[in-house]
Amino acid sequence: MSNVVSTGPLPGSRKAYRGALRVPVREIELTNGQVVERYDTSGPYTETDFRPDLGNGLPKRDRTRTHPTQLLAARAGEVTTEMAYVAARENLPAELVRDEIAAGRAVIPANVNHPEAEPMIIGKRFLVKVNANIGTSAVTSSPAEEVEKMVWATRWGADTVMDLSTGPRIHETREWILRNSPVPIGTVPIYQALERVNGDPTALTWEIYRDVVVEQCEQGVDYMTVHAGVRMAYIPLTVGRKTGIVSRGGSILAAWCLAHHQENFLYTNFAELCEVLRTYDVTFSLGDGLRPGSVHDANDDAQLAELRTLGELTKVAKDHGVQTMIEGPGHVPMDKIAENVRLQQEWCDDAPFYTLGPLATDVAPGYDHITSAIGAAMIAWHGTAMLCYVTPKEHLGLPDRDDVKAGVIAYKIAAHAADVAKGHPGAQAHDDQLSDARFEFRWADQFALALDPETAQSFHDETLPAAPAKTAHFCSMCGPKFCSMRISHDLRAAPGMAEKSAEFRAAGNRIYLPVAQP
Ligand code: IRN
Ligand code: FE2
Repeated sequence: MSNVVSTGPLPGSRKAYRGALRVPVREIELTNGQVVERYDTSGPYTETDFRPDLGNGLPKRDRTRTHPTQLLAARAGEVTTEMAYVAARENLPAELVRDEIAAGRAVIPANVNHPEAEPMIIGKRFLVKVNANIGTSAVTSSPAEEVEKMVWATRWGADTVMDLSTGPRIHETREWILRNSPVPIGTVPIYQALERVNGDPTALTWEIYRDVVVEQCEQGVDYMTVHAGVRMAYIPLTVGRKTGIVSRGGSILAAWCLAHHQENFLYTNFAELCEVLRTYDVTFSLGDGLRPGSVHDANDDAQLAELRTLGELTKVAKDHGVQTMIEGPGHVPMDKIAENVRLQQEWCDDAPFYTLGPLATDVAPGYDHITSAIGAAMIAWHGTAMLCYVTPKEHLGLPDRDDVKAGVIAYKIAAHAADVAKGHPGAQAHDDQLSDARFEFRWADQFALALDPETAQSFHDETLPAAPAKTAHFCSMCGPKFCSMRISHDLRAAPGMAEKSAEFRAAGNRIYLPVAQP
């Protein structure tokens, strides 16, 4: 394969590492001398002189452990290296990390066999995380392209990546991604199990599935989607739906249950599956195989029956010491979003919620990164811990590199908007820095602080490419005479302005005085 992936710092930024644990940060040096820091998921790829060696993979960190899983260590009162690392990364106390993990409210997906990854935490007390799905299908893409998509997704801020490869070369693609990934990698093992039986779901067996899981655990997969909540009795509940079963994994297991008239083998063998995952400290992502695929089907009996079962399985997993998060919908209108989080938290013992969007409306194919970022921002604000991105190609085709970036940026917006609304320490500082740069016409700083500096700068360049325009007190939207920010500066500078302002504030800050008091 070619060794070409995207490298080098983002515009206006440089990579740095903090403390003995070498926690990665992105430093942005502003033109006013201020240096600000950002949470950084891009791994060594954004170092100035990093030369990737894709054949050998990234440097490996020490993964010695005293307990099988982070959950068991936390319960024993231990702050592991990974806990200390994520605490430093999020500027929060290590004891908070330990307590949240011990209670099952947060997870650190870190397979002992994935020493290339930088530890990260998923839980509602922490920054809202974003997952990017990549992967080959039978008809398009190669392992090399998927490694580049992984590097590209993390460059723009993806916190985890899921390899949803189907088709040939599944093992090889995953190996390349794992060895080169600075972030945790998730998979859906039922996809590879289906390849083993040549695409015939009725030919699946528990033994085939278990072998695939062990293979992926050995390789270093950090978390796995397991559709164990698709119980046979719930399948008839989907009959009255507009869009039936839209989950790939859900439909495979439903087909198996109906063909054999037997309970889902993931449900009946769940305890044994827990034992396997615990051995490697792989985290469960309990799949939403019956999620709604249209706003019409949102919060229906099938979806909620499955969610109750996921709650029951969460307890089993935790009894085995296995870290667990819960997957959620899908397509949900805005008025039904809060209820999704409330029920999930109540029924699943506050396990971290990880949702796919949800799309707040079904009417915009081609723009589903937007329809879903609306739902994602709302659901994250209500307490969802991780958001699975949706790209503009959703419902239409396999995303390419540009779609991956559009999806990640849309979801970074949703996640950050939720962090601000939740009052996560330090979140609003980013907005304040950008607003200061904007108000002070520090254009270069505005670009560097943007979630997507390249697009911000290129839009400005379209009309005002010359260097002096990068300090000018206006842009081409309003021109020099109509710039409200410039006028505001003039107002502030007007004689007597400070005194007038103080007088106004002392009088109660009211412009329109009430006509009569009720
Ligand atoms: C996330 C929340 N709900 C579903 N997801 C993601 O959808 C999951 O993490 C995985 O990436 C993908 C699984 O899709 P199916 O097999 O359920 O369609
Ligand atoms: Fe959909």
